Order: sequence, then C-alpha cells, then structure tokens
Amino acid sequence: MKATALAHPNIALVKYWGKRDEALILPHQSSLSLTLSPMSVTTTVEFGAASDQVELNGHVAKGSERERVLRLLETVRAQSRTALGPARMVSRGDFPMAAGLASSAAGFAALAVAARAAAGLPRDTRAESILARLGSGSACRSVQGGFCEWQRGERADGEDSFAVQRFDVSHWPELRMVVAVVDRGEKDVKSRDGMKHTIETSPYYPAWVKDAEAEVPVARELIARKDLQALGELCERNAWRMHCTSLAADPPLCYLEAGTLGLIQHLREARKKGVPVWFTLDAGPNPVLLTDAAHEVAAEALARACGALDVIRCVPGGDAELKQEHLF
Ligand code: 2P0
Repeated sequence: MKATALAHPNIALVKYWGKRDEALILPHQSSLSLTLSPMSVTTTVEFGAASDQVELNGHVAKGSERERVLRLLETVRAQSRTALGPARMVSRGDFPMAAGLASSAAGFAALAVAARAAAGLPRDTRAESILARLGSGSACRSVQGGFCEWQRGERADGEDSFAVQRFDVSHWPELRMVVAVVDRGEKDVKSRDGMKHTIETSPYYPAWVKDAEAEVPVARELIARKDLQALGELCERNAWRMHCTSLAADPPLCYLEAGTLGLIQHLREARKKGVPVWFTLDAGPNPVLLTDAAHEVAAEALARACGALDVIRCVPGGDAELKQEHLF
C-alpha cells in the first residue's frame, strides 16, 4: 500500500496555452515537450492512513495545493477494486530555488505514478498521464522521458487526452536546455489564470490554437531529423506567438521583463557569430535556451553576460520511475 516514484520536469517546445474543459484540464491544442534532467521530484504515497495528509517540500499543504493532490488520490480510489482509505503523501523536489521552473509538472507526474502503484494498479503510461493531467496539464508530459506529445483529444471525458512519447531519452543526447534566471520573483498571474484570461479576451486566441496544433507535427519531424536550427526557429516563433496572444488580452498579460528581452534580443547576434542558440519562454520572465552540448558553455556565458542571476544547464531526462526507497 506504499509506493515511491521520481519524475522530471519538462519544457514545452510547442506550448499548451488554454483549456477547453477547466475541470478535466483538457487543452484546446496539442503540445510537445522535452523532459529535463537532472531536476526531479520524488513522491511517496501510502494508503491506509488515519486521515489524508499532504506534505510538500517539508510543509503541510493547504488550500488549492492540497485540494489538487486529494482530487488525484480520490480518482485512484475510484479506480481501485479494494477500499484504500485515506492516504499519506510526502513529496520532495530537488529543484534549485533559482531554477525559476515550476515543479508542478514533475510533482503531479510523480504523484500519479506513486499513487497508482500504492493502490496496486499496474504501470500504464496512458493511465498515469491522464491521472497526472488532472493535477496539472503539463504534468501529463512528465510521465515519460525524452520528447512527449500531449494529444489534445476529442472526447468530453478526456480519455483520449494524454501524452505519448515520440522519442525516448536516448534519441538526441547532445541536445541542451539552459535555464536563464533573469528574475527570481514570483509571477503575478499564474498560468491557470493567465490562459483563462487569454481565452476570454484575446482576439488572437483562435489563431494561436490553429497555429500551435499545426506546429506539433512539424516539430516532431524536426526532432526526428535532429535539425537544431529549424527546431530552434520553431521554438522561438511558438513562444513569441503564445506571448503575443497573451499580450493581446484585455487587459494585456505580459510575462516578459526587461531582462527577458535583454537576453533574447542578443541571441540573433550570437547566432551570427556561430553559436547555435534559440529561446523558449513559459508563462514567466526566464528564457530557456536551446542549444547543443558543444555550445552549452557559450550559452551560459551569454546568459550571464546579459544579466542572468542564475543559470541551470539541463540535459534530456528519462521516464518517471518507481523507487525502492521511500520518503517515510
Ligand atoms: C506548457 N505552460 O506547455 C505551458 C507553456 C506554461 C506556458 O503548461 O492549469 O501548470 O495546471 O494545467 O500545466 C503551465 O501550466 O497549468 C504550462 P494547469 P500548467 O508547459
């Protein structure tokens, strides 16, 4: 009745931005991401506790954090043939605070894998991805390593909306992602609220959905060919289009800070000098640079020269996995 799992975060190359169903977390469009190592979240779940207990990074979870975890555990209880009872859940991330990356994708992926295993359910990446999605949309892409595609699906119950692995961790080992932290502050508008506001008020939103859906198979093809330049260009235009769609909301939603622009405007110059480096940008100010192993040092130097406060170098990460050692 006790199991522990480890999962890595992911960064989308083609972003997810907007839900067609907020309760089930069903997206308007498909997205495609790379799972990242070395950062990870480890989670232990044990059913049969006296009451539900949720501990995240050493503190007792409250409010919506706790509700999101309990909802996922409730789904597992409903899927189990035996009465599981209340659960104790303990989760720890090894994310440097400076990463500026949300740990929720890795966290809900680890929780989904651990909770199903603790309930005695067999490993099943599709079921785990659907379960992780109920915690946080992007988490469905962290159940597996390498390059994963979250297929939007068509069904109202969400059973066809999950991530599939297109290329595993061994496909492109030279690929690098360099997180450049230009601002350590908490963002004002969380992704969940930002995407809702964008759908409701940005006239560009339908164009975003159509374009992002069309970019997914293009990105897949470029990854298959390991075409760094074309993939880098795709990443940049997809990030710009997501941010332009949000900037066109009313009132506008701007995640870029001065330091963000300071860095990303320099990438063109760097490329002219022969450094293959492109950016992507989530719902926050910190660019993530896409490059290769031969240029990750140059990419880090560029980020620091442009004012990055911290830099985290990442490599492709592997599948979420069950661990023998538990957190309690
Ligand atoms: C992504 N983001 O594809 C996009 C790009 C942020 C920008 O997925 O509401 O934490 O829990 O489904 O997954 C962040 O949103 O949002 C995200 P919910 P989530 O990675």
